Amino acid sequence: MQVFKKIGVGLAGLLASLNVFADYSWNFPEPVTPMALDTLHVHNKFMIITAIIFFAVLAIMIYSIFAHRKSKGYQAVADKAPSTAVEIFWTLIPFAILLLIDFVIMGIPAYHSVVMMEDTRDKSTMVIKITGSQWRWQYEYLDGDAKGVKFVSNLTTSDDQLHNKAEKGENYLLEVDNPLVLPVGEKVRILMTASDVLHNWWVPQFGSSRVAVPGFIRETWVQVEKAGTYRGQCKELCGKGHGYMPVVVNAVPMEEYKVWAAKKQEEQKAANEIKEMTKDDLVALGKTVYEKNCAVCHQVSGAGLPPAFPALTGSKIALGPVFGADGKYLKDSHMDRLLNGKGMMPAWKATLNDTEIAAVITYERQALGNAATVDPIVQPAQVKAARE
Ligand code: HEC
Ligand SMILES: [Cu+2]
Repeated sequence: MQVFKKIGVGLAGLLASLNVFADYSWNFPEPVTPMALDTLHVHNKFMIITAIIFFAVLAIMIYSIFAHRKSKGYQAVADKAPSTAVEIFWTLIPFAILLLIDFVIMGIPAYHSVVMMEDTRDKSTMVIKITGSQWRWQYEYLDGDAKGVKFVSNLTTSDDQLHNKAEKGENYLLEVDNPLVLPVGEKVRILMTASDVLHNWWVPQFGSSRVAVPGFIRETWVQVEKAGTYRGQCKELCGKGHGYMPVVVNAVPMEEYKVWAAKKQEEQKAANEIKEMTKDDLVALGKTVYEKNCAVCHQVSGAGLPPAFPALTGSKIALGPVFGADGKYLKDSHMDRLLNGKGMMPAWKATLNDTEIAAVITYERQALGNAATVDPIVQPAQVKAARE
């Protein structure tokens, strides 16, 4: 009885939870690349084949059980085949059938899909580099109209939404400040790598997913056939912020892409210009840079999450001297940590520009409860010099 009660409670629980599936869709999301379409076809074909085999075997089984039941006078036969020849025969036939299905009927389309995924040489018209790092994606256009454009794509879902203090938005955890922009119809070769741990750039509607491995460049490609905004996620468990590094891709017509590329190149040129800045400007810019890039680990307040992530408020390194008497930055100084990282602290020299690094250092020295007196501010020109 106890057991039945438990099963009953379990079933009731299951039924009660069904409304969770209210807008659950059972099929794949609409494929928008040739690769996604091809893999979807493979999936459908295989589903049909396995369903046919399943029902055929089940039907024969049910028939045999029913037709040869005891009440009709059937007797169990000795567990011996009529002859060795028959035994070999009825083993080989199913074996041959499965061989045919696996290697030919299923094998050929599967082989086609896999080759297609790996084939990055054929006719790609542009190359982009995607770098995964804890916990954001960085995109770099290596050629074509947007050559040289490089930016970081950060989650924009607010902290209040994460902590249930605000209504969750429509694209909760699937929204970023700078989406990747791709022209519709172009075959784009993707070089993928990571700066710290394994990540995986995954957009379900593209049908491509590839693990980004630190120290290795791996390849994949996409060719988006339909304009639109596509969303995905990092698909490799990559630490505390794994759920906070979504992928957003805007696929736009070529003309629109060209306009975007030109604008982005201009913006980037302006942002990379080295100019003398006031303390207030540095602190204001530093605050945005900090909250976007650093607060996940060091927290918005600068209190950190010791012992894993040190506090910056009152930190010897955050407050200590940055430059030596010769004007060069000191080892283990604030500049050293920012440019080169250490352990779990990422290196930022490839991600942030001179102005952003100068601003975030100044922000940490003059805000978050700190007020450094030696080297109170750092100028973009000093960061530029420090890189050399
Ligand atoms: C992935 C988590 C992570 C992110 C993101 C991160 N840090 Fe760190 N940071 C660390 C860790 C861990 C250390 C301690 C490194 C060590 O000494 O081993 C550290 C150390 C530091 C230190 C030295 C503090 C001390 O007392 O040791 C500074 C300064 C610093 N980070 C600034 C930044 C800035 C600025 C950013 C954003 C641009 C940033 N960090 C982003 C993890 C992070
Ligand atoms: Cu990741």
